[in-house]
Amino acid sequence: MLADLKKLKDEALTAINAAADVLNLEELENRFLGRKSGEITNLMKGLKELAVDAKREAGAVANEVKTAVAEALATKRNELAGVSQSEALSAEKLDITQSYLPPVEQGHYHPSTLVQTDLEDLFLSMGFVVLDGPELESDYYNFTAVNVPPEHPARDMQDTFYIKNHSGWVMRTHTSPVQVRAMQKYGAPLRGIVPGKCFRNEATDARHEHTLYQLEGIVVDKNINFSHLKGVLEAMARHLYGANTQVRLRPKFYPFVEPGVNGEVTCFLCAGQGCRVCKKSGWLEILGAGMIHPNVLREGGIDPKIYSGFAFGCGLDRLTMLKYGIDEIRVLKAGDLRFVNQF
Ligand code: FA5
Repeated sequence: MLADLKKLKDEALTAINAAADVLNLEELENRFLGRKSGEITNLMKGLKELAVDAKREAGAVANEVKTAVAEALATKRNELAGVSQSEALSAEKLDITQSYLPPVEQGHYHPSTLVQTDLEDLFLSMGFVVLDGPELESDYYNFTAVNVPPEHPARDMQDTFYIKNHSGWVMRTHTSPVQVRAMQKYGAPLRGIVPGKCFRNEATDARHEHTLYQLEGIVVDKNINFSHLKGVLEAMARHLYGANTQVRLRPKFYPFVEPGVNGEVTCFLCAGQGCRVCKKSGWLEILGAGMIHPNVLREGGIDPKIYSGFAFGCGLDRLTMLKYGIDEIRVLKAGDLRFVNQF
């Protein structure tokens, strides 16, 4: 058997070496190594007839022959394909240091989100909780509960999106409905802020959007007065814009507060000199605020003879514009990467 194996090996290597093309190689592979009737395979089937020692020796030689023929076939195949053996090996090489995932572009926060989370941190540090409320709101919470009953002319102050065929529902026009929701749920004392989206049916311009963000603040406790409100608003403005920032509060009517004010800060563009953005006034309106009306406290289940409170509602988009010197509100939601990638 050993002599037969050697003869077969020589015959196979000579034939493989002389092969003219890949088809020819395939025939040779079948002829010598074919699983059913390859010549080497057939010879190996005869191993089981041999005595144990002879079987061991012949088995080892048969394996060597089989491997040599298989390698000769692979080398010739590469040669016919015009690839040297070392090239073939390096083509098979795996670079295990290569990163598994393709590089991913790193995302980042939108400027409004940066301002919102910055303020959440500030108010959390002052003992406020962060509250949430529905954007599709009932007419009751959006208006009636905050002292704006049906037919009250103050409803016209905020152009409202009413829901077709669902009277009694609106897209909330401000975050103030969460004042009463929070009082009803948590009672007094209470300190909370409500960042969130609001909607108004209004013509847009450089400072007005139909979809806007507000940040509501509410504090209810015993002996709360107007100077607490002023102190919190100044702390917020100076945290955002620096220690020299001025806050101006002027009387303004809001049905849910008494007294009510609107709050302005020095214009970022002209530093108070007067320009196009602040309409030559030197000030930019950023919020409405005041002492919570007794009717609103009562609606929240809180006794106005024991507790008092203040509330404010800032335009978060306006705060963002002031912080980064953006003079056009509509770019905040336009989805233009040239703008958002600057932050
Ligand atoms: C209100 O929405 C009151 N709920 C605020 C309030 C809360 C008053 C608690 C008293 C007590 P006003 O409509 O003024 O108020 O809006 C508040 C702020 O939201 C404005 O100062 C402005 O900064 C911002 N804002 C209002 N309308 C728009 C708009 N269309 N686009 C962008 N920002 C707006």
